[in-house]
Amino acid sequence: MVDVQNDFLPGGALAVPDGDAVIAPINRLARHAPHVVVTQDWHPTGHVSFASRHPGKMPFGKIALPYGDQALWPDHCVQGSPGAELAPGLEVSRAGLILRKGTQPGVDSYSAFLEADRTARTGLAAYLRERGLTRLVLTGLATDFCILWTALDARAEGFDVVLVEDAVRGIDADGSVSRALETMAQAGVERIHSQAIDA
Ligand code: VGL
Ligand code: ZN
Repeated sequence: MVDVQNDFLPGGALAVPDGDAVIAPINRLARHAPHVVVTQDWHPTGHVSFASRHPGKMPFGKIALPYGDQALWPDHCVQGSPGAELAPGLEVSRAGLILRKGTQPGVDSYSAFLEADRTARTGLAAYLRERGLTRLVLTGLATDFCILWTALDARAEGFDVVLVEDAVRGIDADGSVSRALETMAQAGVERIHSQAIDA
């Protein structure tokens, strides 16, 4: 369950269109999952990905950082804020791990495996391997950012990855969702409908 947090739901600081539609299929899938991992975007105040940190810059623009281009966002998922909380309807009671990412002031992390500097590791790959888990069923927000990067890094780590198409939604800036789906398909990410699991 990737980043199903208030700020990414309708009315939130970085609302994903129709974002709350993922909650029902996710909850149904979670009942069948042998193990549940939840991620939470968890930024300090003044995080480098916030446009407000960069004078003259607007949300949805970008800046160059030492590790590459960084997209700029409205302030979102600030540690301890209501917007950073998991969606109230999300059924997380079976989760074995709640992984917080994007916690370094100067480094973003869309991926649940590897931060945007492509060097700092979250520990998730080792966690999954130590538990003998080989196949990830990806759900949550947003298809074109945190889902995309998490899926690609999972493939690079050798995991099988299944994207549940009705349990994800995207931000979709300039066609980024269709590009993300294409990129994931090329990386060997399988795509299914939740009914295929939740039969
Ligand atoms: C996300 C933009 C900024 C996401 C997180 O969860 O997809 N997108 N931070
Ligand atoms: Zn973020």
